[in-house]
Amino acid sequence: MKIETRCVRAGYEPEEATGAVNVPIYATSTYAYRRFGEHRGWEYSRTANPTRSALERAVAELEGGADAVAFASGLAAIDAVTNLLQPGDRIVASDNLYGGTYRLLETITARHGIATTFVDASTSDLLSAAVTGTTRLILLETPTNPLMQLADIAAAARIAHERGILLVVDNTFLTPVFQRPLELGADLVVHSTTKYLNGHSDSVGGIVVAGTHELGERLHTIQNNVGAIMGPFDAYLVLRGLRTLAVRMAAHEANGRALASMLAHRRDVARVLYPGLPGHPQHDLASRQQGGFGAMISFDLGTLARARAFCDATGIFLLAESLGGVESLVCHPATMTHAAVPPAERERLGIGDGLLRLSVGIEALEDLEADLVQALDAAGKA
Ligand code: P1T
Repeated sequence: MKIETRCVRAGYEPEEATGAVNVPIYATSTYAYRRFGEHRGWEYSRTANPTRSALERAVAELEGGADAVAFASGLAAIDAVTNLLQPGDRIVASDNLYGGTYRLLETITARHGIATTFVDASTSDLLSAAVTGTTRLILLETPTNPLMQLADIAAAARIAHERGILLVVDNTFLTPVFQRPLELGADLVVHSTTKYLNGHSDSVGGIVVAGTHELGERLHTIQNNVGAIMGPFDAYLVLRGLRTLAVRMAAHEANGRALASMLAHRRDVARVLYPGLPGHPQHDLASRQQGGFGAMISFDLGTLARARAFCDATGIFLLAESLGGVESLVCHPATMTHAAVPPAERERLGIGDGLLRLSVGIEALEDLEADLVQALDAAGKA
């Protein structure tokens, strides 16, 4: 079945009793036993809840995984993945990651005795060289947030599996509609469901999809022990969001492509980072590895004053953290999503004071384009 069909149908069959075509919100913390020693398959909602389980089945199916585990946030999902490791193990991660993921690895994960080596994962040789005898896991964002660099997932999978270690891919920016890392050899996929999977900016959540039942079981056990579960109301919202994921991604992408090309033609925009542009250094890899280019665009206005003037001038593009909702957002990574990355490291990576990131929504293209043009004109006067 095509992805459009699977998005609508994944994870749920009409319920036996009523035929309800939607998954009920099981607002229950616990479940009555039939009799002593005999439960009905459900014991306590930290362990499992039918609404959450339906979402887990749906996302596992869309990503081509064996199992999935839904968490209270994307960071809780990534933290659970790090709990697969032992003190003394090491992680190799993309050197450009969502700032919160960087902060998690550098603070909590490091404090648990698991150090991370950050590497430019857009070059497979550098990635391979960073893996040492104690590395147990490679964590990639592709494309990265906010610099839109790609990693070759199949090459990274070969590097990981030659050494018997895990490859984890954060697929938040593209979703299974445009990229399915498990099919390219990854072991685990993580998502902030807060973004495109839910799609309406009205819930915070995360999910890990496991390529094998064994990894899935280990993650369910970690979740049951730690407790960072997604609640049933949020699970319902994400399930509802999934139904329109394919059409939303197509609409996001059509707008994203058009706006990236418009920005690339402006003399006042220094660089436009969007893998769909033929000038992107990894455009070929993006065309090969991805089914679409998505709707995240970063571009540089050169100075903080221009970036500020742009953000103050936009009307439809709201200045806010997050991404992947139907509404268009603009973000200034240096002071917002990536403020936790030390200034020298931001400088080295190219997350300068003039860099802006757009999450292009599904509004009418003409309105979005007019909004950007008038904001660029305002920035030009700053
Ligand atoms: O916010 P949370 O649901 O915990 O997800 C964290 C996360 C994980 N991975 C990626 C690629 C992300 O972009 C995020 C969160 N990102 C933002 C809030 C942002 O504005 O970039």
